[in-house]
Amino acid sequence: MSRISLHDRVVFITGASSGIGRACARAFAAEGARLVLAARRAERLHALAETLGVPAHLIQLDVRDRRAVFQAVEALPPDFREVDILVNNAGLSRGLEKLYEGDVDDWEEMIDTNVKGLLYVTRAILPGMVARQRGHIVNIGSVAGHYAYQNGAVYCATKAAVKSLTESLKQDLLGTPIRVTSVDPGLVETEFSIVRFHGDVERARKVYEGVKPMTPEDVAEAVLFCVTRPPHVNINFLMMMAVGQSTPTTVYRQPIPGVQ
Ligand code: NDP
Ligand code: 8X3
Repeated sequence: MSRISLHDRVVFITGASSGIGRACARAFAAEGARLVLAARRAERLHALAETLGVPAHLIQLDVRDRRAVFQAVEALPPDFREVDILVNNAGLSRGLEKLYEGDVDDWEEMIDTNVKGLLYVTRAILPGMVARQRGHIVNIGSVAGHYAYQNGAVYCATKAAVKSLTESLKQDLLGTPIRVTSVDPGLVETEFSIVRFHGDVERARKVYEGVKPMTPEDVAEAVLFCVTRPPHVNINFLMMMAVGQSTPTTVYRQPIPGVQ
């Protein structure tokens, strides 16, 4: 099967300062892509860019800031303006509690980032893809968008929204060569749980206790697989879990032969 080359392709990654986004940046750099890396922690983007060995344009960006998103895309330098691949990765969970006890500020942060932020970035970048008749949008969804779980109502709902947006977008783009994919992981060890528990590192550590979680690199490889399929193939959804996980909340925390 032929594999598309990513050499000199412009890849725009949100949330590139940590975890899955950072691993995607490294994976695309290894393929010779040109990168646009966005996140709020600019110092981390600078440190990352120094290690990549490919041209990179860095944007300190809060995807919740609608005006800033559109301005940043309009201000892309000529060499980075024609985005070929958008990885909508910026996202987070906040809290793990019953809906009727949840913190409304947490809800707003998740909805504004995971749903509205993804929409703003897509709305800013996709028209260029349509005009050029070339492009691929990869949304980082979650198993949480497929299996709603106890105490995770709003996070799960945001990821169900990502699933729904991916499905609709695929239909909106019918007749164009532009591809749309959602990569939907389960347990990946990143800063995700530390952010979810507002900096409680010990509680975050317990999420991965006794199980071998996926790594951000595992997810980046899946993203690479999706974007390097031949132009007539669209991977719509790619769901992946740790072998020791069967639903978001069903985790086997004992050794599994050949795994750990
Ligand atoms: P991390 O916390 O390690 O990384 C999250 C990234 O998102 C950071 O780079 C952060 O950058 C960025 N981000 C968060 N809020 C904003 C914002 N408002 N504007 C711009 N960037 C933002 O977690 P992961 O790598 O695990 O998470 C990446 C994606 O993967 C998320 O969408 C998450 O929901 C999803 N996911 C994660 C799973 C897991 O188990 N880890 C499983 C399934 C899906 P900064 O703070 O510098 O702005
Ligand atoms: C992150 C995975 O299972 O914690 O999306 O929701 S989970």
